[in-house]
Amino acid sequence: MFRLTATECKMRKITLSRYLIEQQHQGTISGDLRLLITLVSRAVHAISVAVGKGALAGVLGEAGSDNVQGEAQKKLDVIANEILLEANEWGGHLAAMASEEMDDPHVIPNRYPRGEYLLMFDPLDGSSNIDVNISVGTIFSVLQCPEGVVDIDEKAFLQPGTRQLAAGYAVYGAATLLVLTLGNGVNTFTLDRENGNFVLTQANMRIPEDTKEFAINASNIRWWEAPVRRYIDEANAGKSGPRGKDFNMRWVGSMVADVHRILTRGGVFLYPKDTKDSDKPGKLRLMYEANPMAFIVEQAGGAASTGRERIMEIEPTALHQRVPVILGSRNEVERLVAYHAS
Ligand code: P6P
Repeated sequence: MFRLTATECKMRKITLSRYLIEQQHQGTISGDLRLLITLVSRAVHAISVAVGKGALAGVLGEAGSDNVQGEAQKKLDVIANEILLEANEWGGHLAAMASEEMDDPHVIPNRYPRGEYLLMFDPLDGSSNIDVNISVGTIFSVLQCPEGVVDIDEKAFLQPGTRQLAAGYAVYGAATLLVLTLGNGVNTFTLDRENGNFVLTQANMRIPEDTKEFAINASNIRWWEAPVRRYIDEANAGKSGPRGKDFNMRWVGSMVADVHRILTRGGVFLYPKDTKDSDKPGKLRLMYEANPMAFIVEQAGGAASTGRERIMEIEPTALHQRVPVILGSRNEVERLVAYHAS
């Protein structure tokens, strides 16, 4: 297992490139998967520059189009999507890509070599926060393309989260961070804006099993199911209540920002099934939000559930399907699962 103290990380100045080469030498990843992660990191750098310019580059505001979810696209949603497509389609490592911003998968054009991996992403998660300068992010997930598939369509992507080969997210905040798992732990790299390198700054991250902090959009309280309502009421009852301790609440409105806080200091994130819209079993998308975040959280010792089943064991039925999400500190997620079962 890759274990370094923060001091050693700083001293060794391990860049993402060096980390990936070492992982390839250790047999954790292939050369093409190393190329994939490298190209995604370059796209993340380019998105970080675009997000950082904000109004100065005329990239704020609506794009004047809707995505497959029927949500108005922000200019930066479209820009980030284009950056990821252009960064990856020529490399010969991918068979196809799928995105929150595209109805159908983008199959690698015949003019480029085709590879064995499938890349899915939410190019700019939390984009409703861009115009108010709150952290947004990029989430991505990597699968193997099934053998022998020639005419790739969304069915090739419909694999459970346990089949992910890698997953990560970028947070475009005060610093631009790239958080990555290759299935052997979770590491955070910070973008050095002076030279464009991503430098290892938190190695082998672990989520504390207990917490006093929950993240949920409390304005939905009237639509929550009983187990969620019970959990939040007990937390709000504080020291004199059944939990015997006071809780704090945070809700950024950008999943990447909430998940990164939880990865760093613990917590539980809930976007649960609610009765607001019976057609929507949850708000967040399985393939390119819930699954990659679940992979990262589990790799850091946390848990990720719909409340009724492990997110990474869901057999997908549609590329843009939504699922309830409860993830973070293991003991809190297990408590919520127990409440759903009782
Ligand atoms: P609400 C952003 O649109 C997003 O998909 C997640 O990043 C975020 O956690 C959630 O939706 C916020 O949803 O309903 O609070 O605006």
